[in-house]
Amino acid sequence: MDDLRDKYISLIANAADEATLEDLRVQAVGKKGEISLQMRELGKMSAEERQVAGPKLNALKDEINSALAAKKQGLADAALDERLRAEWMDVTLPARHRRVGTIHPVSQVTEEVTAIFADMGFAVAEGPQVESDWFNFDALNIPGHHPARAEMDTFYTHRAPGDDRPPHVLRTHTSPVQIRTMQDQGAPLRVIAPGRVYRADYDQTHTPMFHQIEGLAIDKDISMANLKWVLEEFVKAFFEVDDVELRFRASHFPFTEPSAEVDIRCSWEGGTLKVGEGDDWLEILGSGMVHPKVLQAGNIDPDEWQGFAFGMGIDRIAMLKYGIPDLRAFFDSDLRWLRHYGFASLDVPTLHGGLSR
Ligand code: 2NL
Repeated sequence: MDDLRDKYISLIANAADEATLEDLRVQAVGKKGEISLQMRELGKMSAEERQVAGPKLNALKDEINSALAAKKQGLADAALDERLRAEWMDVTLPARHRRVGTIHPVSQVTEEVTAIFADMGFAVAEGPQVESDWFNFDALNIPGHHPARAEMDTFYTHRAPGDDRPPHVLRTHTSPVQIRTMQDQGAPLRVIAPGRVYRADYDQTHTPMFHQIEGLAIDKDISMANLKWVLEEFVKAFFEVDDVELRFRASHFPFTEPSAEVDIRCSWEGGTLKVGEGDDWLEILGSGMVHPKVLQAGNIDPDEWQGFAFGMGIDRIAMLKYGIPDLRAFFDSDLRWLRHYGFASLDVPTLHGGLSR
């Protein structure tokens, strides 16, 4: 019995895998295994012999069974250790950068401008691109006979034959969004309205669809001084410079009074734009105090409230900031152009993280 024990304990200890272990189990304690055969011999023994051999055989069977179980667990543990070693990975490693397209400069600049104005308390407002002529023109103090209507090269939709109502237009600016926001939210108000606008014009510097961002701040005591500060903060943040000089030139828009066009000091030395230095001036936006009639159109009492407004072309400031020479290439969907001028999709512009990298 001792030989039997030594043999199986050592075979079990040396078993390399679970299949070998199972073979050993069958050989030792299986129905026709060596120990089972020995147990069958018990019947032929005398009572005295059986009383000695029986418990010994049972103990041996138990010992072998526990050795099998222990070895089985040991093999499983070793297999798991091996798997953990082989499949180890550092989950803190950064993700592999797979380029799945780029962010268009217009989207990038819209995000940048939005981040800057959001930091100054402006919310983003959106509205329809197909507008009634009232929201696009009348509400902005541009009546039917006004030359600005003709100048704007408006795209008109068609009414059904016999329908004499004025046709809808593709919005020529994002101002109607702000009229809607005044009507919906009332004063005080601080919003910017970025989006697509349309004018029937196509040459070196004009595309029939382009992008504009307008801003509007309404409160009891808003003045041109507030406009000047907000625009200075904007230009510094957008062009990522510490100092700028702004020049306000008297101008005229139907929807603001007084009105001013805003230039920034710059240089074009070496063909690249430098903001805040040099002897050149660059026009970047139009602005003014909201005309009382426009406040009225937005259901805001001009005797109680006043505000400033401004508007600028996103495509234009994108070209200036990122040195993009040709406007028309913006809308060609040329992959080589997009890869060259596009931005990484995970670099979201924020004031703390940096607008552009
Ligand atoms: C430009 C000039 C401007 C506005 C837009 C505006 C909007 C409302 C009321 C008053 Cl609701 N004004 N917008 C004001 C001044 C200028 O845009 O050169 N845009 C590219």
